[in-house]
Amino acid sequence: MLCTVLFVAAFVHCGRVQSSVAEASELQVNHRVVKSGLSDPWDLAFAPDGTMLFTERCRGLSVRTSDGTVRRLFGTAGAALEAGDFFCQGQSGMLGLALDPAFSENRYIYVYMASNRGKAKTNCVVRLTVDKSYTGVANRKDIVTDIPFKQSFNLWGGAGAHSGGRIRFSPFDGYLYVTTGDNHNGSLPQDLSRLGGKILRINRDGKAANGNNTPFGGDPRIFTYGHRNVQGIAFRPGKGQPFICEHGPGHNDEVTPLAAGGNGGWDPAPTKGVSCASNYCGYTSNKPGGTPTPMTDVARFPNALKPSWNNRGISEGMGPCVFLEGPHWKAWEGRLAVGFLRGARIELLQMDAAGMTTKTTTVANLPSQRIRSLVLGPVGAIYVATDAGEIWRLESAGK
Ligand SMILES: [Ca+2]
Repeated sequence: MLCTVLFVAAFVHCGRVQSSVAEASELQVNHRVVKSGLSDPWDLAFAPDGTMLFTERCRGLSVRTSDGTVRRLFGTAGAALEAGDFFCQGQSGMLGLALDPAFSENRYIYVYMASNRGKAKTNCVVRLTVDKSYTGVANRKDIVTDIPFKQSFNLWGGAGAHSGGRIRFSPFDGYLYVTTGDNHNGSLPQDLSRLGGKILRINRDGKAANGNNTPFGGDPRIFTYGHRNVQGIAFRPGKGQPFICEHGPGHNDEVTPLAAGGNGGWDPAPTKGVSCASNYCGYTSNKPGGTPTPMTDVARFPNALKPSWNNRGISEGMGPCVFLEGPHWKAWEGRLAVGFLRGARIELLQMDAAGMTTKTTTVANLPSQRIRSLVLGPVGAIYVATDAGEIWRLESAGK
């Protein structure tokens, strides 16, 4: 029976690899550098009037107005509103950025950032308002203050690792989705009392959304759990189902459609008889004599959320993702664009009606840079932030 279960697990795991074949043709794009010389730009957002806002991990939030002027709005010294509790460390700092669906009326901006305001360092979701001329922000309200932060070095890396950090409003249900990370802490992803290794779903005040279906006794802000370090989330056009893009541990990255209350199947805690450095089996095995801990452990969690795609047995540092929307994308409309850090490329995933990936292709002729953020901007162009400090605009140039 054990062999059967393991065989099924292996088949499911490998089946996704075999079922998604690379296409011969690639998407041709016109590539333009909109901004360069930034310091670790992490995320982007566009206001309805076309104004671009962006975060830099160790500086904070800035705006680039339509005449090209850049102003620092929120963060370290020199910003219009300084945040004395903001800091950057390891992979953490000021990360995700989102604008309220009713931004034109309420002027709400949200950022995901590291804070040392409390006794322990945390990751927070902070809401601000920006004035109509984008000269300053005010009315700071920390709507989530208890997202775990890796406090100190362990045998898998330094403080501030695996913070997740993407925030996006669903255009379908209007709620804010927050992706968090496991902090190299084995017990976090399956612990329903803490917010690490989760997808949160909240309203604009930080309260739990309706219909999260959190398992009994869990924090009601939790929408799904059992995740590793999610830095991408996107909503499928037409259906609105959220898909996450999850940074893997060396043997896999995963794209997964979500359902309320679901378990992503990542559990890096040591099981009985297993010893892992710093009690984190994220890079080794959580089973005696077993293979590396799977991103979706269907042997232990048979009802785990089923991945749409995985990365052929390797990890290339999957980061952001966004669905292509608009007829100008032609044959590529509706595909999920996924960015890679170490892989330094953008891949497009074509899915069937159930959200399972059937084909992949690569965006052609881009500079080889680590892809940190992907958003749809004005007229449906893709805007990209890279770890080389650039923001790109990509438009379809082919059929
Ligand atoms: Ca998973």
